[in-house]
Amino acid sequence: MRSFIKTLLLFSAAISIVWLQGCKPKGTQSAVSGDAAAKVYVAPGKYDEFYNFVSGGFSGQMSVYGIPSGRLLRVIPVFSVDPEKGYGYSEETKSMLNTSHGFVPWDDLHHIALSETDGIQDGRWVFANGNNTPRIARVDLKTFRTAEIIEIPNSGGNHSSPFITENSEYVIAGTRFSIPMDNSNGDVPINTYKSNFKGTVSFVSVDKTSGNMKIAFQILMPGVNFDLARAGKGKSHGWMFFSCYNSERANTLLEQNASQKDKDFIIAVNWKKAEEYLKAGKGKKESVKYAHNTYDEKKHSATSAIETEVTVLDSKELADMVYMMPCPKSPHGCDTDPSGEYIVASGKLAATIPVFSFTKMLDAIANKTFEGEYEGIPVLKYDAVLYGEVKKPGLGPLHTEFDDKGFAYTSFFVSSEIVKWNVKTLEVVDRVPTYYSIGHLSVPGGPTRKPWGKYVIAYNKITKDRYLPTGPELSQSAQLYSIEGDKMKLLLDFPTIGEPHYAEAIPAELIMKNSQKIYKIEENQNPFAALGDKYARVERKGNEVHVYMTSIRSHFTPDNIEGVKMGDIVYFHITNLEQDWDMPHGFAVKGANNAELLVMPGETQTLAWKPERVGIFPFYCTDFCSALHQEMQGYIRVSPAGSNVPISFGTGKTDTTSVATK
Ligand code: RUQ
Ligand code: CUA
Repeated sequence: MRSFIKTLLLFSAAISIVWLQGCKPKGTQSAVSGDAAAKVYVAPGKYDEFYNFVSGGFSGQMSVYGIPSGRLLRVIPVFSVDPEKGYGYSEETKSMLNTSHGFVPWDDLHHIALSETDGIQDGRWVFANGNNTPRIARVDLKTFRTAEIIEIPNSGGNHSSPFITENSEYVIAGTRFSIPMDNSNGDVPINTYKSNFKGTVSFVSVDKTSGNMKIAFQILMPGVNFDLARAGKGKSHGWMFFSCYNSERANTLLEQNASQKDKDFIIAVNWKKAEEYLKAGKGKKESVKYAHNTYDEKKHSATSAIETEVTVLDSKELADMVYMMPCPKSPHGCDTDPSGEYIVASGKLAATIPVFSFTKMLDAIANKTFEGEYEGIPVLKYDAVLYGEVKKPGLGPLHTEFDDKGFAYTSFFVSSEIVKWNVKTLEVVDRVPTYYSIGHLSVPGGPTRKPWGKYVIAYNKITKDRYLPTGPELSQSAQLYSIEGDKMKLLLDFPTIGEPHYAEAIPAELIMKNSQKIYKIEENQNPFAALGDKYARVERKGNEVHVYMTSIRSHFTPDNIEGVKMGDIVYFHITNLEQDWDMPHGFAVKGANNAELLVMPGETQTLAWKPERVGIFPFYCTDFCSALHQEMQGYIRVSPAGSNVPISFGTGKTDTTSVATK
C-alpha cells in the first residue's frame, strides 16, 4: 500500500499543475449541514435501518455497524483468532483456521459479498476473502458466525475475491500474485516469471440450501496480477469481469515495472461457456492440497478436511471463454452497473474513467474486432468496446458503487473525494471531500441489481485529525453521506476496526427476522455435551481428564473438582443449559495458556488446560449473567504426578474440615 500511495502522490503532484480542480478538498473541517444530527440520530431503544458489514483488513475480522447511527453492533471473528469469543482457541473452533499450511490464526480480510437471489440481497450469508493465505469464508447471518472456510489452491494472495453472481451460483476468486502452479516444481528462479508463473481464477459454487462451498473449477490465466472483479448481472449474467495490472509481467519493483504500459486489461470470462467445457470433460484434474473447514451447528464443532484435487480449464486452449478489454492504466476497481450493461474500470493512474458496454463487447466478439492477442487470448479493440469515458473525474479512482436513480459514485484516493456521475451521460454532477484518502465506498445494495440508495459510506485510509489522538496509530474512519438529494451531504464520521476495505449494507429487516436467539438444547449433538446437571461428571482417560460441566444462572456443575495430577490435560466441556436469548456464560481458569470460552445458550464448547503447577486453581464465569454472577465460580485441585488423590467432583457439598476441627 505504501509504495502505491507514493506512486499516486507522485502522479498527483505531476498532474495537479495541469489540472487543479478536483484536487485537495478545500477546508479539512467538517462540512455538515444543520440537520445532519437528526438524520443519524437513532433514539435509544430504536433500531438502525441498515446493517453495514465492514471488512476489517489486517484485523482479519468483519464488523457490523448500524446505519445511519454508525454504532458498532458486533465484531465477527472470521480469519483471526478472537479471545473474546474463544474463536480459534476452543477445541471446537480451532479447525476453522486449519489450512494446507497448518493452523493459520490470522489473515487479511478485504472484501465482503452478501448473498443474492435474482440479483437482490437476500440476507442469508456474507462471504469474505482471506488475502494472505488464500481463503474464502462464509458467515451465516442467522447466527453472525463463521460457518465455513475454504482454502483456494493455485493462488497467492486472494485479493480479487470473493465476488458473487446474481443467484449466488458462485463466489469467485482471482489470484493477486501469479505463481508456479501447486503441482509443478515451485523451486524455480524468480526471474523465470514469464515462463513459470501463472494466474488462476476460481469458481467456488455455493449450495442453494446449505450454502456449502465447493471449488467447481479454476481457469488457468496468463501471469498477470488480478486485482478486483464483479459479476455481470441482468443481461450480462453469465459473465465475470476482472481487473488486472502488471500485464508487463514484472517480478520486481512493480511500482515502476508494472506501470510501463498505457493499458492493462479488464478480463471478461464467459462462465456459462466454462460450465459447458466442464460438462464436456475439457477440464484437467490437477492434484493440489487445500483445507475445507465447516462448522456444524448441531455438533457445535468444526471439522477440517484436506481436499486433493481441482479441475482446471485452460484459457489458452478453450476458445470463446476468455476475452481481454484494454483498460488504462493499472485498473483497480471493476464494477458493473445495476442493469449489467456498463462495466466501470478505475485505472489508479488513469486520467479518465472508462465505461465499457456489454452490448458492444458482444458485438466486438461476434465481429472479431480484435487488436491482437495476449498470451493466446483475444484482445478486443478499445474503441469497439468502450461506451465512453468520464472526463476529468478526479485523481486516483479506485471503486464505483451505484444508486437506484442512475448515478454512479466513484472513490478517489489521491484527490480524497467521492464523485457522483450520471451512468448514461457520463457527466460529473457532484463531488464531496472525504477525510482522508478514501479507498472503498458503499451504497446500500450498491453492487446489486436493486440498489436501496439513500446513503453512500466512505471507508478512508487515513484519519489524521478527525478524532482525539490515540498515539501513533489512529482509528480508521468511515463517513456517512446522504445521497437522497441532488447533492451529497456529509452526516457522520465513525471509527472502524482494523482497516476497512469493502463493505456492504443491507436493509435490517432482511436479516433481523431470521436472527437466531438460542441453540436448542435438545438438538445439541456435541459428543461432550452434558444435557442436564445430572449428566455433569469428571472422567479420567489415561492422562486426559474430561470435565463434563454445565452452566446455568448462577453456578457450574461440578464446581469442586479433585484428582487432577501434574502431567494431565484437562478438557473442560462446558454446556450452557440456558434457553433464553442473550444469556451466554463464560469460562476461564487461572493460568490457562488459552482464551476464555463464551458459551451461547444450548451450546457446548471445550477449553483445554494443562496445569503447570500443583495447587488450587479457581475458575469463574466471565460474562455478567445475573445478580449472583460473581458467585458463579469454582475450584479445581491439582496434585503432584503419582499422587493417589482420586477423581472426585460435586456442587453444593459443604466444607467438612471446619466441623471436624471444632
Ligand atoms: S482494495 S482500496 Cu484491497 Cu478492495 Cu481497493
Ligand atoms: Cu454466568 Cu456470569
